[in-house]
Amino acid sequence: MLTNEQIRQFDRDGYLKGSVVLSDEEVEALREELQLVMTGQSVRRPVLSRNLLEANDGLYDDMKMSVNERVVQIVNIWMASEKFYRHAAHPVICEEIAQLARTSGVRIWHDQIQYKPPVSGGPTGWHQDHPLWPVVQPAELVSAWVALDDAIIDNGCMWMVPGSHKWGDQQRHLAADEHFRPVHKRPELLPPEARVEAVPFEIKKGQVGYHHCLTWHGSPHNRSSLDRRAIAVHYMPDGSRYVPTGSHPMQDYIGVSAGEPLTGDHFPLVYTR
Ligand SMILES: O=C(O)CCC(=O)C(=O)O
Repeated sequence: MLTNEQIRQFDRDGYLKGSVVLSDEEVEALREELQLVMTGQSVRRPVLSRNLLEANDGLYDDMKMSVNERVVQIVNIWMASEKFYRHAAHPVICEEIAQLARTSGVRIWHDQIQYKPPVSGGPTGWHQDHPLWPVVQPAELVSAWVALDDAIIDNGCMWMVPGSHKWGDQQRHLAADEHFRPVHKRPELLPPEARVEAVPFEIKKGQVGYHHCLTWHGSPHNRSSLDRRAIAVHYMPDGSRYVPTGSHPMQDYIGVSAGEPLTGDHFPLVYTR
């Protein structure tokens, strides 16, 4: 359960470090499951498993990358693994998401592994989540990002731009400079008080970090000798609606009509108050 002060902090910054929610044993069990799914040894399959750097979503147009770089992205590992489903339904995380999203019901929109392997781990470009998910409205989703290794500056932890969730949809103007600092290509479109300055969001193994779906975030290369594994679950308030627009890997799993609340077996309700 978050304090009022923590909720105020999230509202101000657009992100928040939570507590350690997984024991070392629980982290180890998820790492083993990840290995099974990543190597195709699980009985059930996730929605997607790919090198994120090969995705054609415009996040990497400004970045120079070598051909060996990889970010292993797995979408909806919860569909392939009961342990990851139980993680997505974690009572502390789901209750805190309900607090941050001001909702009495929480559904899974989808989850996402991002694994940056040692040395060859690539960057995750600066972005806002919601502009990549216009099929879910309104933009009130909150994500819970749990580290399966200590995520530190050296191995490519996420960076956040404080307050950026209040600056609207700026997705198409975001880029990175050569030091992976965020750059806005049309700064005149930002509110006068906007400061485009990123801060590292280091998260300990088993700890949860929350971010709003409009917060600017990204993570640089992992050139260290350390793994950087993490599971993010992107949650939507129950009652969020389906708007058929754009393209998204989860679109094939949506069975409701345009304008209806997004429900169904692939978007389970994991918390009600
Ligand atoms: O794991 C990362 O570095 C990026 C994850 C991300 O973009 C997200 O959880 O929304």
